[in-house]
Amino acid sequence: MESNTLRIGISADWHIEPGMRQQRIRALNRLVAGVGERKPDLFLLPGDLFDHESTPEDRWALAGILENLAEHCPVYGCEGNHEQHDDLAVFNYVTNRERSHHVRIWTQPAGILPGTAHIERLPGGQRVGILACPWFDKANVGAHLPAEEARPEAVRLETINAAETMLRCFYAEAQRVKQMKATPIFIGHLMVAGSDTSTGQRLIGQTVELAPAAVAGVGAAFHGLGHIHLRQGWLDNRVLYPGSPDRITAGETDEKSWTLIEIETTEPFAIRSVEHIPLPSPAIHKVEIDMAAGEDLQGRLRELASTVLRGDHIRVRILRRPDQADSVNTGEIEADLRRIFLPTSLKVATEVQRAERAVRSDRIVGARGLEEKLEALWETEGGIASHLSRETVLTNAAELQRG
Ligand SMILES: [Mn+2]
Repeated sequence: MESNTLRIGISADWHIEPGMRQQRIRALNRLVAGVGERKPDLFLLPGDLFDHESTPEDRWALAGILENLAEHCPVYGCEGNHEQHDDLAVFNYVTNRERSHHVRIWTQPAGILPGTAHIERLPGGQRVGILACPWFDKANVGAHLPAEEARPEAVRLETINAAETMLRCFYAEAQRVKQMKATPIFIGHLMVAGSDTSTGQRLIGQTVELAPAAVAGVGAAFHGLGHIHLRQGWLDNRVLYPGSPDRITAGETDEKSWTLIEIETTEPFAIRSVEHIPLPSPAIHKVEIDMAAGEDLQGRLRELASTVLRGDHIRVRILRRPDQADSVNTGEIEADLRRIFLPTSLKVATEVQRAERAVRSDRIVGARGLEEKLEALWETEGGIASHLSRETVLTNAAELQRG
């Protein structure tokens, strides 16, 4: 039976890499299980599935997850800026044993030329037309300019021109998809101007920024994007970043999830609902231990056991006075924390607190002569180093002044 709604699952920015812990795979397995429960009509993966050029281990991991995902619905993806170009092409050959659905991943645009959108009848009976825009950057555009014209300003203008032309081409193709009684769906690995980034996300590469309205101008029923790890949407979520399924860097403190969106397939393609399904992501613990203010280092470290779970991210900042150097061994603390908590990431930093010298008391400013100034300084800053006597310092200082 044909219905006039489509339920679309979306996730992006998986950043699979050999160094990542099992926990990223755990989050993705949870995602697959959630897709099995909610049964969307299709699933979108707009890019950055790998963190960099893939290894065999990465490819096995991704192939396994895609196979499982394709058990539930067709999967459509495109290349991001982190993938080595064409690294994802091989996943077009992924099918699960039941061959129930397929995986299509574009490493070149689909739908930018007339007649090139991917039109398909879904198991539910609805027809969709997928338009895919893999990552492109200024260098791609600049490379085509003659050397004498490839000045930064020329490249910038040329890139904006190219992006606008590209969006107009997608628009024309989206219109054709509608004429064929199919619902146009756009995926892209793009940078939307004014996006809020997940704190700590590294944005790599020379980016072409597009306005949300310019992306929506493609005129698809839904525009699903990858690149920004913090989930967010514009224009009633017609343009949406689902965000990453896991904390790619420890700075990303936002809740991680995948997104299920329900849209009407008759114009004006209203969005009926948006649901973010949370995924397990390790917590981030930021601990500041102020030894300079008398806090007990070992005691505070022991307290971690009551909140930190295995695999969490741990950040410890220790503030100490110059004379407390012997009681802080960063390497030892790190080794202990690693052994106990198996953290996904760990950083222990110490900072030496020096007495504040920028602000001088009135007494120091008003003091006359070296002896009076020193007395005033010691009074303000809490004395002199313990192994020196007041007399020794004053005598030495007086001699220096004479000499
Ligand atoms: Mn990206």
